[in-house]
Amino acid sequence: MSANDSIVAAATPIGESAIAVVRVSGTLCPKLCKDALRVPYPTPRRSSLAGYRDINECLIDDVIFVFYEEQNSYTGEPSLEISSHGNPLITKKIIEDLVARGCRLADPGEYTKRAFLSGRMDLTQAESVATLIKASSDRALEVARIQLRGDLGKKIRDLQSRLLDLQANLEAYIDFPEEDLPAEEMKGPSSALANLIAEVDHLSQSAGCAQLLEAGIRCLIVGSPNAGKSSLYNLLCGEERAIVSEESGTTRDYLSSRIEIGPFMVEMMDTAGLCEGGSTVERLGIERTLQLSEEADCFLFVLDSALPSPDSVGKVLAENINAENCLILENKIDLDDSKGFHSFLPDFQHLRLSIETGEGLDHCRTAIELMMQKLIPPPSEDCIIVNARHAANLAISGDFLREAHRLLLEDMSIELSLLEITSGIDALGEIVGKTDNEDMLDRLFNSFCIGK
Ligand SMILES: Nc1nc2c(ncn2[C@@H]2O[C@H](COP(=O)(O)OP(=O)(O)OP(=O)(O)O)[C@@H](O)[C@H]2O)c(=O)[nH]1
Ligand SMILES: [Mg+2]
Repeated sequence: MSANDSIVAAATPIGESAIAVVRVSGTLCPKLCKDALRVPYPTPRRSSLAGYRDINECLIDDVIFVFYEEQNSYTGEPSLEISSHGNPLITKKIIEDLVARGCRLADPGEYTKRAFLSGRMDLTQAESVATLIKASSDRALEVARIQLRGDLGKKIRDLQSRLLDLQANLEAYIDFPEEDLPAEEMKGPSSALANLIAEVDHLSQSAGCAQLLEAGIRCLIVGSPNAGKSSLYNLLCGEERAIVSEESGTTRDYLSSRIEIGPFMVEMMDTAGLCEGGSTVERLGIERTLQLSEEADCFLFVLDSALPSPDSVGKVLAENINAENCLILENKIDLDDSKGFHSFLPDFQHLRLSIETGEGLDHCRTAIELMMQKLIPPPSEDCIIVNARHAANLAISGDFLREAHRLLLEDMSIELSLLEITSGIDALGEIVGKTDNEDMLDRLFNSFCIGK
């Protein structure tokens, strides 16, 4: 495979559709315009109508095509996008013809890989293209868009340049004999380094958010039997999925649905009510609820406000819920003997509602969204969301920088400290991408779809 060969792939899913787009990137593009489309001098980035003729001069379809010069294309190479009628047979014929004319079928993510290799984008931006395509919620789209804009790359380069400045400062002291080195003089550089370490650590803290954005926030509805958990589940899902009945212990197996709540994708789960005793099947249901609570990201704790307050929440649940990730929903306030449960988990936010009459529901929805907002805050300059690969490199960089800091403060060894800082800078470099790490690049781009 040569880096200069021309590649071809369908850029739209194969199937009947209004239009289908075939994409070509590489040096053959100008010649393809001339030979297959009979337009020897296409106006770049302007759509034109032409007949696509195969290598045997047979008309395949009337198409709209756009030619991009290398300086203004996605890949940084001459490129061509051919939009035909959306018949998979036409797409197949066009691709086969382009292969006959010297193109090669593209590998997954190869267009974006070329964009990265030609310096059109850094690695964080290339990754965000895949994240953007896979995003399943408004917040996931927003995060991917910001990353595509290059905010993370910018932050990483800023950290690298400040570390280089720090190295330059330290080098001024390198010729001092150790015993003559004034400890006072090291205070400035060492506190600058400590600040940089804190920034590197802070940046990696958002890695959990990326996972939540991809998998969805797991929200567990728990509470006493018959409190209205399944009623709430149905309401939030917008359909009558779970059986609701006045009989206590109705739900045993858990149910789960992927739903949107505000800008978030949520895996909402309805579970068996928690109680002492009960039948064998009920006990098995409760065990399952407790297992799920270990994995859940947040909780809606539903209580029947017309019944006495529960005495405790049980050990397992108590370990997994806290005031940040759990809302107490006091349901059935329409009933005459409804009362407040102020002393039950008093530090948690309590909301009073009636699923039956709808009272308090708007408030409840807002509180649920706010709780999720805390799990995945909106991306900002202060909170750039990083993925697991970025976090791993940030951790490596942080370790080198911590060692550099120790060497500087404890051993007063500037030379060794400088070496550790260089390793820290290199680890940051891996985030925005080095072009010589073929293995890593292959792994990363193989997760893309073909044609991207
Ligand atoms: N009065 C009143 N009844 C409600 C309210 N919400 C739910 N119910 C009723 O309470 C009963 C139990 O509701 P479910 O949603 O099945 O309760 P659950 O918590 O899922 O019950 P289990 O699965 O048995 O643990 C049903 O008869 C519901 O119609 C409410 O706000 N007010
Ligand atoms: Mg139920």
